[in-house]
Amino acid sequence: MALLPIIHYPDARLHKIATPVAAIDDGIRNLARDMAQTMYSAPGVGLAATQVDVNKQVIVIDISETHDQLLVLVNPQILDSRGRSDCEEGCLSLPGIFEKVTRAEWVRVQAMGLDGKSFQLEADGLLSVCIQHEMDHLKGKVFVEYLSELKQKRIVGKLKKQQRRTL
Ligand code: K1U
Ligand code: ZN
Repeated sequence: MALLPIIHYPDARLHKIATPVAAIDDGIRNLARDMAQTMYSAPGVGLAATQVDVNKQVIVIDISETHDQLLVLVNPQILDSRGRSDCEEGCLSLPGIFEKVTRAEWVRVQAMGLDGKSFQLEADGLLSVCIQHEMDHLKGKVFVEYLSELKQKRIVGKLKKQQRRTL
């Protein structure tokens, strides 16, 4: 098992578009295991492969307090969505930044599991938000890019100040 370094915003690698996984093999199983360990240790409730500089469509999510409800979604696709809702979001690539984003309230998602089988999942609440947030990472989009240019500039300034303090 390994903890993977998480890329911090602004970094051009967060804008890469992830490629679909052709087949589940030991490489993908090990990646999902290391991503889960990295997410739990951060701590966070989700992580996309893009955030650990792997250009593959893999996300891990666990919104449980007990850390025993791990979801691994390979090649996720949104089949249907309903409603709109505002939710405060955070991101392990932007430590300390929390902002409200409007997203679909309910989603139906199709993905491949680590057993290589396709499955569908319906989600609302935090799980729905988290799935949409992580799928955006796979498309190279970071949640603050839904905000105004001015807000984005202020956030980048705050993050750069934070990074200087930790160097
Ligand atoms: O960086 C990421 O993509 C993970 C992100 C997922 C997320 C959280 C909230 C709304 C949308 C997406 C996080 O996990 S940020 C950290 C966080 O929210 C959290 C940390 C510890 C306990 C509970 C939540
Ligand atoms: Zn994120």
